[in-house]
Amino acid sequence: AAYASPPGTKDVTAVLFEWNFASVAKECTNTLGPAGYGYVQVSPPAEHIQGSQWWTSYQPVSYRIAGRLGDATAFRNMVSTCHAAGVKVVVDTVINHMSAGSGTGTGGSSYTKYNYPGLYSSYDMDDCTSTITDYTNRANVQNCELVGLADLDTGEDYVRATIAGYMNSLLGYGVDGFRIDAAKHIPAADLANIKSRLTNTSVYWKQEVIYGSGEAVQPTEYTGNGDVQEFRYAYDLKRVFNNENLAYLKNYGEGWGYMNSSVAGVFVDNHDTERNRSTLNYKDGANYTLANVFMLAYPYGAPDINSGYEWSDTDAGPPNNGAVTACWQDGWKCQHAWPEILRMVAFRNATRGESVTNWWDNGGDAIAFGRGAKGYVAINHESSSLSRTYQTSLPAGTYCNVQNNTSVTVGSNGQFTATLGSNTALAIYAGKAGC
Ligand code: LM2
Ligand code: CA
Repeated sequence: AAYASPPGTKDVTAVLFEWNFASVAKECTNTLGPAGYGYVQVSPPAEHIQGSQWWTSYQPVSYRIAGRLGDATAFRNMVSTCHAAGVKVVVDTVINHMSAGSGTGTGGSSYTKYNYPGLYSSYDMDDCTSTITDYTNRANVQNCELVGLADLDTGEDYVRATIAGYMNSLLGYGVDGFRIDAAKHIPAADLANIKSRLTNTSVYWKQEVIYGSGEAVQPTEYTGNGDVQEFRYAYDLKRVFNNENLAYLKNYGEGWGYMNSSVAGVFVDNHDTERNRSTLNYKDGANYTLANVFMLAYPYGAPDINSGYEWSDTDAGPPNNGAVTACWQDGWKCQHAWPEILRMVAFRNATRGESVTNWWDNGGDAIAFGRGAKGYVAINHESSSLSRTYQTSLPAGTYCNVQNNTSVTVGSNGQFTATLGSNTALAIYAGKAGC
């Protein structure tokens, strides 16, 4: 197939936003591997403009691995440590643009906007030097400057070869996939050309193309290259959890007009949307936790779990410059390790390939569904507790409800009875008998 859903049997990615590479390595060994995460995604590793804000890493000034998160040695160690833990590595790559401003980068390289000595000169930039303003105009979106950042002319052979050279150097470090930052601003055909130059042309490829109604550039243009992030999934989950009823989720996914599951990357939030409030975020309490539980239980797309840090100032860079001593300290939120979320990763792996069965809802804010004979989940988002008997397709036996470490007994008729408190969930799956 032309698409590239994450290779392997584990499709959940932990996005460790602005974690330094040494901290990512430890987390692969201690948490991500044992929990069953298939992938970890790291923030942009290339040398970037200096500054305390997190977004400095979205303004590259060279392709040396010399950002705030660590050098090439730390990066290489991280990749090999994660691989040893059974976790593949996705890199957030910023290839649409270079920096604004002028100065010295985090690795010592001098630059001015449009000139990055030894890498690019003004000749390699797109001709439009005004800021993107009109999303109904394809040329404006793809050839002009995203928030004023120097836009690379990805139609040019030298630029394509140089970007491919950067990605090939990352492949040389052993990485397994790329998140293509700002993909909407790069023509799909240019990305196809760049990908064709890679030493592994079937590498996992996840493009950030934010859906916008009526826009000139649409996410489906990119599905021939690889996966595309389905932003509508995250926007609609916020609305359903905050204002509507979970019963609406019965046909979530293609039934809502989204991209085909086999090419969709999904998430409850990412580093941009948690800050601009277009989605839920860690401040939303049970709505956020349960949305992540639903995403992991429901077979649509490949899920990313966003894991960041507390903020009140949306520009603030990471605690300790990206060093994580321990989860839930110094502001690190570690959503990937919240027990209700973490334990659903194993649920997802155990139920892989099974479609939704035995759907139930109360017409309101409580739902439950099975994954064939492999698993069953119930979510009570009502304001009061709910007691009832559920019909599953599970073999009779005792299972661990991994949401709260209590036992659930499924009878020979496939039924079990349970009481779920307000804003709690239940999840059981084959292979997890005891807690
Ligand atoms: C992305 N996807 O398409 C990233 O997910 C997003 O986080 C990036 O924006 C953006 N594209 C560019 O890679 C972030 C941040 C912006 C920040 C840029 C560049 O959200 O606020 O812009 O990185 O660092 C900053 C200033 C902005 C200024 C710009 C250029 O906030 O006011 O624009 O730098 O100096 C004049
Ligand atoms: Ca562009």
